[in-house]
Amino acid sequence: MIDTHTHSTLSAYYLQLEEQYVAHNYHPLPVVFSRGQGVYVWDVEGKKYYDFLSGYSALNQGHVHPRLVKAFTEQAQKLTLTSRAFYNDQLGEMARFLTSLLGYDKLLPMNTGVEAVETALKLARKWAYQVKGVPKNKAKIIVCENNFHGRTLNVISFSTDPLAKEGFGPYMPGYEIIPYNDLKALEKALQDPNVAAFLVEPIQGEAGVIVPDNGYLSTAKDLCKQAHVLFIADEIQTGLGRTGKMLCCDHEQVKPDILILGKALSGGMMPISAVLANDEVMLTIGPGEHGSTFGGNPLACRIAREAVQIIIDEHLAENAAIQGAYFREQLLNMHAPLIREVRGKGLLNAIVIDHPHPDAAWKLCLLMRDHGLLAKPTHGDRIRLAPPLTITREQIDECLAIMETSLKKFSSTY
Ligand code: IF1
Repeated sequence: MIDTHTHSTLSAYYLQLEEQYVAHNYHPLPVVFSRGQGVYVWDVEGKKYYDFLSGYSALNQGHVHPRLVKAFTEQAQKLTLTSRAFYNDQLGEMARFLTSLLGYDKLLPMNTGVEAVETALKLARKWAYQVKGVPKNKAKIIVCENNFHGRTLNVISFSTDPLAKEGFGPYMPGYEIIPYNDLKALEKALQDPNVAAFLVEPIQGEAGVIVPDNGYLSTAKDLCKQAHVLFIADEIQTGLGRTGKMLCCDHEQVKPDILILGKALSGGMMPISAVLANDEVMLTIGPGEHGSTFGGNPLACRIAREAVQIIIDEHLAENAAIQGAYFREQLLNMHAPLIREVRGKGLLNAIVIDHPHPDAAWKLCLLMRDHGLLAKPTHGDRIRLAPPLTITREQIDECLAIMETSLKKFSSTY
């Protein structure tokens, strides 16, 4: 599905290369990046764009942040990998920094987001058997409809998205799926004494930026506490400033029993994820019971410390709150008939497109691309709008103008 915009030989060349030699597990927007800086990316023809996907929110700090490049290159020349068979001089420093910042006893380092989710689920099961006293192999974990927690066989076992799940069976048992943003359903599910944990996204990202009611997270946390069940927050996408607070749970002063971080912990440099918990949970896993070749490597740890320090020093959470509120307000003020809904928190936003044509959102994204703004539709009619958190008011205004022009062009064309 290569459209007419990308005729130029260089882009066409790279599109064709990926088409021929890379698995077809994605359907990318036809634009080929070769450089990024802050909120901008440039394609191989040198055209400049605003990046409103931010590497699926791994680039909260913006592309190639100079402090991250410095930390990366300095550490890369000293020591990159030790394995956890030995100690290194970066892992402990990073763990102390993050645990004291976020208020936990300990951290377990992994690489990708889904590995951290798997780690959290393993911890919850171990805790259920060792601490709560759930009978062997009976532990149950409650999850939500339309969740997205990654791509492993275990995690897709409790997905409700047929695209992510179908054809990959058999599936892992031990999960109960309840509707999102439904405290009654949670209360009912928590009656089973074998429940170990409730795993939840503070805002559902992949589902199209579904923001639950005020008080949902805090009441859910209270219900879990009463039932002696662990509250696990997947803050891989919502965490580290994205929604206008360091953690999305901070909006309701909720402290999860198990916190999962990924994406922006890397500043986009290399994969690093982490699970944070107190000793009662974390110490249920002992030596040899869980691990990873690359988890806790000194290069990633050095980067993670810098990545989070940048979010603090540059007040990126505050900026996300301010620019995000302004962005949503201005989008609503456009009164574009094509936009059915604007939703989000901080700079994790989405618009829902109202048009009979099933490809309307895709076509609007192509028009925005032509005018210099990159975003991608999900679930057909939703477009996620999540720029790096370093974006300024002037840049937001320019992006709003691009969107307005593209919306007008759409209406006059289709
Ligand atoms: C894909 C969305 C973003 C996540 C939450 C765990 C993971 C993710 C809440 C796994 C990953 C991704 C991965 C990407 C699409 C994407 C995404 F469309 F699903 F919603 F970010 F916008 N928990 N999210 O959002 O982390 O293992 O990938 O590091 O196509 O899988 P990972």
